[in-house]
Amino acid sequence: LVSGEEKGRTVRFFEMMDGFLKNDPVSLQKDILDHVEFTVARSRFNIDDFEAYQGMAHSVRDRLIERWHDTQQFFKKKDPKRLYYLSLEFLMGRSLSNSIINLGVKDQYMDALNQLGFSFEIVAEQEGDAALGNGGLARLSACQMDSLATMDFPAWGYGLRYQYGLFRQVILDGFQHEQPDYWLNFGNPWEIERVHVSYAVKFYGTVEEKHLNGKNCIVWTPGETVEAVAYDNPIPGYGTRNTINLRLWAAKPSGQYDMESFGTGDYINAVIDRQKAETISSVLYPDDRSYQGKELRLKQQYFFVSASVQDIIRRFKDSHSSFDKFHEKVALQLNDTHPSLAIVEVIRVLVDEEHLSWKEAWDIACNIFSYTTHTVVPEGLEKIPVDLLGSLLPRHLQIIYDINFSFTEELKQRFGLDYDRLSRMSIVEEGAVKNIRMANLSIVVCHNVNGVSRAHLDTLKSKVFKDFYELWPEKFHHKTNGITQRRWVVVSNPGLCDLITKWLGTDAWIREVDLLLGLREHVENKELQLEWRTVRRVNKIRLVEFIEAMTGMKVSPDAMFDVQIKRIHEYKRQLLNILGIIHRYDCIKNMKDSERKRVVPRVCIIGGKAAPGYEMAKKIIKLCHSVGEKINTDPDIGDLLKLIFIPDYNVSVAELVIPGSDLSQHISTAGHEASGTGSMKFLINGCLLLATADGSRLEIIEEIGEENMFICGAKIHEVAKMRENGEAPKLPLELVHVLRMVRDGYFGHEEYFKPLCDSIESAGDFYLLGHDFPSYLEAQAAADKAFVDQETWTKMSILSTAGSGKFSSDRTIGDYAAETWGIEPCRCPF
Ligand code: B1H
Ligand code: IMP
Repeated sequence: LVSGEEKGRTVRFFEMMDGFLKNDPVSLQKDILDHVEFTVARSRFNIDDFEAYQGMAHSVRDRLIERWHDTQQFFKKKDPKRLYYLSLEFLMGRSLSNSIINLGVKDQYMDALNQLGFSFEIVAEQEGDAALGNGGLARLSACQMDSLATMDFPAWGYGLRYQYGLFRQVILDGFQHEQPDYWLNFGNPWEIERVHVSYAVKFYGTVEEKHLNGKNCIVWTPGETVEAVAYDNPIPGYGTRNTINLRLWAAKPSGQYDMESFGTGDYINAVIDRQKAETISSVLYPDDRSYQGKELRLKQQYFFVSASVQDIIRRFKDSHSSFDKFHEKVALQLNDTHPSLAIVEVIRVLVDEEHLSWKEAWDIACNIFSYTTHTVVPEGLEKIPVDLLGSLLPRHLQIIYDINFSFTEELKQRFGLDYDRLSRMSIVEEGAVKNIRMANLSIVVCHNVNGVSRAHLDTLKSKVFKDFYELWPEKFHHKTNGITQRRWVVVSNPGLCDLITKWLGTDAWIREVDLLLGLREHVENKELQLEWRTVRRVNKIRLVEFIEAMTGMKVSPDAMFDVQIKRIHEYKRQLLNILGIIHRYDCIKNMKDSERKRVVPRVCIIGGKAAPGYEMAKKIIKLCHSVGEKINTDPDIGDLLKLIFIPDYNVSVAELVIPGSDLSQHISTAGHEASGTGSMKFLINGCLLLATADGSRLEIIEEIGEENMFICGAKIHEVAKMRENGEAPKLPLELVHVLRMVRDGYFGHEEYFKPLCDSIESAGDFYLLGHDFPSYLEAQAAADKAFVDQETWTKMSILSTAGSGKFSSDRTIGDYAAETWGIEPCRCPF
């Protein structure tokens, strides 16, 4: 608690700071023009849309920096326990709209731009996406940063500043091609380069035990040293002055004098060689879910972890003279095992450099680390070959062996010489290639292991981490994922945002999302229903225009927009969707005119990227295009059915597509989606879900009610049972017929598509498309029926939004703060 006098001083100080930058439209205009003239260095008398964007972004940046300073200074003064969120991926998307909304200056900026003769929408379109991540896991980190800032938590994110984000998807003749995403080409106004915040990160070399100053010490002499330079990205909270930091590290050649390579006299090649250091932070790995044991990937992991740990310890030491309170001031969150070397690095620094005892370092590590897993199958867990780790990080391998030795001793005490169990649980996997199991390491050290939905926790307990659950049941929990309503409604669906605020009589739901429940009271109100439909119609028209711009196709906004946008994976079953579309097409073709009149017109939209080396996923993309080509040009079909593939799906595309969708599909084979967060974005926007009961959807069903969704497919336990029994269910006739059309070349390329058909008909149908096909078609028929009655549909839509509150990342973060991290809000005074 601060004394009255001290509090007074703080308030006066911040009042002064708040007046530093003025936010009225006239000041903003001057600011934008100043930045165009002096920062962008273009004449203020000749500005195009992109320059207007740059000028505006720099002016917003100034305001972010001001609040960032105030927040960091306040945190420093209060010295609360801080959370550090370590993730190799952050999928931030665009920043402009989000920033001005969270700063509370959107209207002023819109006025300022209008007076300068620009449209805010067009200016905002100039910004590219920051796509430093693959999919759900990466967007989750971004949503959680927004919640941490908004809820005033003293938190920082740490990650890697990739020069190439997730590849751009280009479709040529229906096939996916990958293009590099050099997102920094036109500059990045949202980051602050900190040339003076840098750390040396060591690789390779040798480890020796030495006797120094009367003590035995371990000395690691590196073979290579790379410099990590900090780039800070301010993350503004909504309705608060708090602006937290996302610190991303870039690799630069080390400034250290390098006698050896420069000693040879080959100056030019020595310089070129040093420049190679930068490759560490050059490119994001584009495989979501598969681990490859590549050296560069391991270097990336250690590079960002080492810099972050050094930064965290340096900051702690700035205001503490011993490590006694470290665990009371620091919590480190591991977003999956990708940053799990941080555990080893903390122990190494504390023992080798800070000279704490092993026991002290161990206790600290066990107290500060928590781990969230996103994996559902043991094969998905990350492993690092021992040879690779030993050569790149020799000291870390020693520490891991030490941890494993104590751990296996503990196991023997507890379970006796149960060798099967020991070999399953050991951090070191024996075999032809010896591996380090990063999940086992994380579970052994972390005080808390979280799943990302309730169903996911069940899977962890009963399968993936069964042995560990038996040993330490108290460690295992779940925090169901959530999404931020700021980005996914306020920024991307302003029409719906205003409508919700009008009917709730307050905009407080933007910070307290449970207030959305209040919409239930009005669900029968005809006026609300009409306004709801109108807003959704406007969003659909925006989507129609986007589709035309992207694909040249004109679609009718009267049709039902049926959308599946996400990474392409066999388990997510875009193939089931496409086969369902072929079935629908075939049915329509065989209908009499009188029957056709009753068909609900559909626009089916699919979008998503396939990992570059994932052949089956790439075939699914091609199939989608081939089927689309056939259907969309068939004069028999007309507006009754269209199939559109939206290329280069990313966060900005999602912001546009989601508000304009009527129905969205989330149809993973039950038991394969750890959580799923896409469904939550559709839900809060009033789009109905057609879904399997998997991951977080089980909880969505509880909140919304089965009657407001279209559920299909085998349940998780049924899938498990079918697999156990090795049942290969007989394929339904409709599916056999549809597959025959593909095999017979109805859509061309029959050889290329053969493996897709085989995966269902002759390779055991692992993802159970055959089993789920009939119930999938029934759910689709139920959706058609509901859509005909627009009043019923609208009510279901309103109830979807009303019941979506649980799936806000504010709830997730609140739970983590209270149950896992033990942190408290620390609100910077206005
Ligand atoms: C999820 C990943 C993932 N699970 C490895 N696992 C990666 C694994 O680059 N890699 O090596 C990248 C990503 N991502 C997803 O996480 C789950 O599949 C979703 O179900 C879940 O909603 C999401 C967030 O928890
Ligand atoms: P760090 O956490 O010590 O790295 O501090 C983060 C940033 O906050 C620093 O780079 C400073 O810019 C800012 N900061 C922290 N404390 C103060 C302060 O007392 N005065 C001014 N800036 C500060």
